[in-house]
Amino acid sequence: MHIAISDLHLSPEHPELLAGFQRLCMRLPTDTKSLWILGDLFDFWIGDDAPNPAAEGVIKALRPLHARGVELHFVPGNRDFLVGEHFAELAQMKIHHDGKLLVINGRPTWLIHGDHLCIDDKNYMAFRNVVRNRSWQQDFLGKPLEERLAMAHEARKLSSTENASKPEDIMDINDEFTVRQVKTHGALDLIHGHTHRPAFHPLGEEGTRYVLGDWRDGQAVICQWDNDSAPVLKRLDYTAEDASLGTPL
Ligand code: LP5
Ligand code: MN
Repeated sequence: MHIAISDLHLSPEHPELLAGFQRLCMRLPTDTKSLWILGDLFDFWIGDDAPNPAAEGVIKALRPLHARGVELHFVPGNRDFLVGEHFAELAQMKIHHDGKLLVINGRPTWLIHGDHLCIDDKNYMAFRNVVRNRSWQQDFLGKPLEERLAMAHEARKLSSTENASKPEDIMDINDEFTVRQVKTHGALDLIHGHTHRPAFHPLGEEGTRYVLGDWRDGQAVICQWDNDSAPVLKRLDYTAEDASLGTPL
């Protein structure tokens, strides 16, 4: 059994989210083969050298899974694209900067965060081009922590202000571009997060686009599959003490 989650947005202000993540990790069944974290695990990440209480909690929660042979995979999101190999090693996660193509139930399936598909959002695309540039990142990571923190807070503030007045549709994926991208990557189906609009949609002629949900108010939407069974989106109550992995959407 395999699980994909995304958009927890872990932050010191919301310890309940980390508790929910730890609860999920503890309840993953013995036949769990892999856990895919498809971005925005953290509310923001300004470098592996920055103190981050949630990071400690993630490392602790993942350790027993790794110890029992669960593969741990991370695809960076627009909030935590600066997660580096040092943290990945501590968390025993493999980073997939460009997502990952898996064969699920015989169907090539692309797993990504999804932010790069929102091409109608010109402001975001311009921002993304800057911050995803390697030399910009090296320069940013070379700044004092306080400066990086101030820039991240400023960016968060600007983003929230802009999002409040942006037309909803431009903050979603662009359908035509997504179909082209999925085809270019040799996939039929797509599993992604980012938009916080959990649902499954038809994709191209014969594909399906599975959208994971963010973790908020005790609810998340995760994705579960086996090698020989199709992905299923499940609504998870991450505050519940039972061992359920949620109910199908
Ligand atoms: O993140 P969210 O959900 O609010 O909205 C995203 C897009 N915004 C972003 C920006 C991030 O929230 C910023 C925090 C990331 C911290 C990472 C490390 C530190 C980097 C420091 C950068 C200087 O991803 C938003 C989309 C939305 O998803 C839906 O897809 O619409 O995009 C925008 O809002 C575009 C804005 O124009 C970008 C705003 C950030 C501008 C920063 C300018 C520099 C500020 C620092 C100067 C001292
Ligand atoms: Mn995102």
